[in-house]
Amino acid sequence: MKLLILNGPNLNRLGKREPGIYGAETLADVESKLDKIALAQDVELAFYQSNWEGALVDKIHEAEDIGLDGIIFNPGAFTHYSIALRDAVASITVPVIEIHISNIHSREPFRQNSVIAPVCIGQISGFGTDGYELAYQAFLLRGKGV
Ligand code: CA2
Repeated sequence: MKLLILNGPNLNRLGKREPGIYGAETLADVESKLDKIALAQDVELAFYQSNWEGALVDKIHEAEDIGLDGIIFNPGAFTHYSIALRDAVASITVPVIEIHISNIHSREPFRQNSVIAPVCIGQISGFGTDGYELAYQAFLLRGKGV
């Protein structure tokens, strides 16, 4: 199984500010934790973070072209308004799980809606950086036909 862990704007700043909302781990910490888990399970992970909407669109298209099995996607603030990212997810057959570190549904009204979630297979929100691992486990369970 090959999965892409895709992160949007400002997630490269994780662990550097606002630990009360987003925790103390850096994105590199999150990625190396996932890599260790995947190594033991014959799962190949690729990681990509960008602050640019178009770069994220290109990466989503590429996932389809190279035949990945799934994308774990934290679109950051693009979650709430990027129709381009929604259309990119809708344009591929690769399943996408949207994840958020914070519980977007209990935050400011402008964060409570995701324009991308309706074209994803599911959303995980509010479990801190563990959300990435929960999404990973969800893909493993799907792979087993659960
Ligand atoms: O909860 C999440 O994972 C978010 O996707 C994080 C985004 C936010 O815009 C979404 O509404 C919810 C923010 C990305 C990280 O922003 C930082 C801000 C300060 C310090 C570190 C990261």
